[in-house]
Amino acid sequence: MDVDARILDILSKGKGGYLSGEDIADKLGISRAGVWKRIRILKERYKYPIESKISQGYRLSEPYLPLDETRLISSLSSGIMGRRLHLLRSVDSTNTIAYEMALKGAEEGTVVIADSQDKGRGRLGRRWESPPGVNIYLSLILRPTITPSHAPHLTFISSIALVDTIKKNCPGLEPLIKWPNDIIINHRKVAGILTEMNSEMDRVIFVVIGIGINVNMSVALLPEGLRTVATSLREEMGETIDRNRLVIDLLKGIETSYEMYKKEGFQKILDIWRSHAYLDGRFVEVSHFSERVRGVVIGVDEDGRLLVKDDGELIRVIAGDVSIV
Ligand code: BT5
Repeated sequence: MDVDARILDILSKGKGGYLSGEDIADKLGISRAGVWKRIRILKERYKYPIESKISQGYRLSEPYLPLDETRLISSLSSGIMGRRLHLLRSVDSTNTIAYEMALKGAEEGTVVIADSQDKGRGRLGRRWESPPGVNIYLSLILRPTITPSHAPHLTFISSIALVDTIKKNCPGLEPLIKWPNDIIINHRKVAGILTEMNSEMDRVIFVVIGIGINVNMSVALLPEGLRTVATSLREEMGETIDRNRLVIDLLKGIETSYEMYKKEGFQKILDIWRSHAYLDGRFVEVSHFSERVRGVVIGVDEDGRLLVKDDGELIRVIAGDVSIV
């Protein structure tokens, strides 16, 4: 563990109480000034929720269960997913890093996880809010033998694994999948998936699946406009969730659904996906660049396209953003 990770680890063991700079310095074998300097960087550059009081020392104002590389690697029960696992403190975007690794030949199953992202990305260049210490930002490299038109299948494969993982770790919650890439709990977005691909005309070379899950984040950490439309597992459960366990179960879950896809085909994935669909029966507007479609969602077709019925006409939507009207 580097010094920053050890400081966060010590503070997290303080369970929200203040720890003096002197105690922390003793534990680390560095000077008090050294502790102060690192904490300033953790606070100012990486935005960790560390509070300091002159007479009392430092504390974490948000619950923090660190991601632990040793535990992740030793507990992984998946065969391929996470075989190579890179845990980083702060990055621009795990998808960008994984994509570059894949270009250099990184093998299938390589995973990049970060504790925070400066430039977390959603689709179409949108921003994914990625505060430190509380959530999961994970990218996974896959090298499926499929055509580029089938790449969206991987978002479906990941979504069902994500729903399963949340249900397993948060009993009682009912996560649903909002086509094409959102996970919703109680009508608020808790996770999103960004699937990026590198391909030739007729074959996929690799796909990077980027998954962002709001785990222990308080929605107060989000920009105001998102606070009523986003949520986190802790907001919904009222308790802190172990991010390590979630990552382990998610990688195992993706492996299981990916194997199922390879052996039994996309229809099997769709059957499971449909049982968690959020939009069925809702009146929506789908926008894709300048195009707009309005109507009632009646499901997804055999290729995963959204079926929207407008005045008796059935429209198949390949891509877009859906808002409920
Ligand atoms: C997504 O895009 O939902 C895909 C998000 C993927 C993020 C992961 S994190 C690991 C990997 N590395 C990356 O750089 N990205 C991936 P989209 O459907 O375009 O949704 C983006 C929209 O969601 C934004 O425009 C906001 O409205 C909203 N949003 C942003 N941050 C959010 C958050 N933390 N929680 C909930 N909603 C958020």
